Amino acid sequence: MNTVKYIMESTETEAEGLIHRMGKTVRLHGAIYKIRRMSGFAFVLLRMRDAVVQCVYSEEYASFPLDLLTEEACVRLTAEVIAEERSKSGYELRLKEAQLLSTPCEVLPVVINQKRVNTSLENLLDYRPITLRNEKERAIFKIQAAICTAFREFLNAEHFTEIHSPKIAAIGAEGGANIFKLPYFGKEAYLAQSPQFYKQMMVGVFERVFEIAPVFRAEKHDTSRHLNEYTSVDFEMGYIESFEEIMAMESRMLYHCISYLNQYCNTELTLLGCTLPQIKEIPQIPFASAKKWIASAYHREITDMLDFEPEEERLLCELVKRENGSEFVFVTHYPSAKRPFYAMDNPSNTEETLSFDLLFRGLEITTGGQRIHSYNEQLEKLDKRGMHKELFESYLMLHKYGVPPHGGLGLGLERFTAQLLGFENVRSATLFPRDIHRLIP
Ligand code: AMO
Repeated sequence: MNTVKYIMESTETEAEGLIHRMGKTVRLHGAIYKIRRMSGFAFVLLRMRDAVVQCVYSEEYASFPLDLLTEEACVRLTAEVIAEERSKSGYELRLKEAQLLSTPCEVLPVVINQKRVNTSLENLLDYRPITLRNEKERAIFKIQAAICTAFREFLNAEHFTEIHSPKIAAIGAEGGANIFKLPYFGKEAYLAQSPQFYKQMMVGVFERVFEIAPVFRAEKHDTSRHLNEYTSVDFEMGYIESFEEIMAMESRMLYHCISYLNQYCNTELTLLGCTLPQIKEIPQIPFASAKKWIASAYHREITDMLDFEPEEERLLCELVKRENGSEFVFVTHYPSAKRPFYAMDNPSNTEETLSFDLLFRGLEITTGGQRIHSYNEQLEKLDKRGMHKELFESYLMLHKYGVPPHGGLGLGLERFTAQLLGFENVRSATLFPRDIHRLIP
């Protein structure tokens, strides 16, 4: 009987390793990104999994005709690594042999091999399976993947346990009308708006937990900041003494993330022309004071005392940047009336909660806070809001059978990526966005 070889020794080279193979013949694979015909030779750009590399085709060295290669054909190549100081990488690849693995049947509907895909956001999203092959487009998601790796790395080091909570639920965690219903074997179920209840339950088990997973919001808003499915980065931690510990943990997580991107994503950041923010100590301001500050600084009337208008978030970030230099700001003590039933009220002013939002470059990217851990207190709040405790029985086991003081947060991955890269629309940082108009691809 044959066995599966678990040690696969690849004879092929990554783009990253090519600089160390000067003068050697290497085997590579990838897709033909672009062919630039010159007189007597051609530049062939090969899109490898980690970079686009420049090859040179000349009949003098190659054992195959140039016409064998077409854009987006997948190939295996043999080439010699030659020092070339005019090339950005310091080398170029002199093509010797080519094996064609597949060829496209049709010309691509959008040009993807220019510096950027020169089309509308709609088109960019309609043709996502191919527009993502553009070097800049794919760099966005390389960075997004690195953000998740950095968060995971940080949270693991801080002794958080990664969990995977169900996305089909019997009740909504965040309230409101933005919940998707689905038929479930004769019953009604919902798509999870957040892992809120489950991450709190797991504090009773592991003390510190995190999850990076999709959540669903039946938002009818057609805005540049709302998606109907997004990736939520959640953590929850027990034995806290105040909700400020959660903000401190998030500050350190973001600091780690920015350092990680600086270390590992230089190529992608340069390609996207992105300047990473500096994170020192993130300033914090109570919600009520922030409202007043914005009103007086910009001579605006306060129309909604319970929440920010998007414009106010933008203006607050502008003020903080001017005053403090920080591109992040924590807004604390949001009104109780606007926070979900699990949020802990401030004992010295029950009109407000021990909660916060983090704003970054004009947009809310995180919500978090301390949760109610006392059973009676939680029952009281449900009652006050006219909510039926019977519906929350399984969640309330947490409180009934004892849980430490705890809190946590949820950060929108697409919003964070979009703000980091300076995009105006969250969809630009979403692989396959779901919104009221878009279900495919
Ligand atoms: P909240 O509902 O404020 O809080 O969501 C947390 C963060 O998720 C992002 N976000 C969205 N991103 C894209 N499209 C949307 N429709 C959308 N809605 C929210 C934002 C927001 O700050 N359970 C709490 C978190 C907690 O307290 O732990 C929650 O889900 O970046």
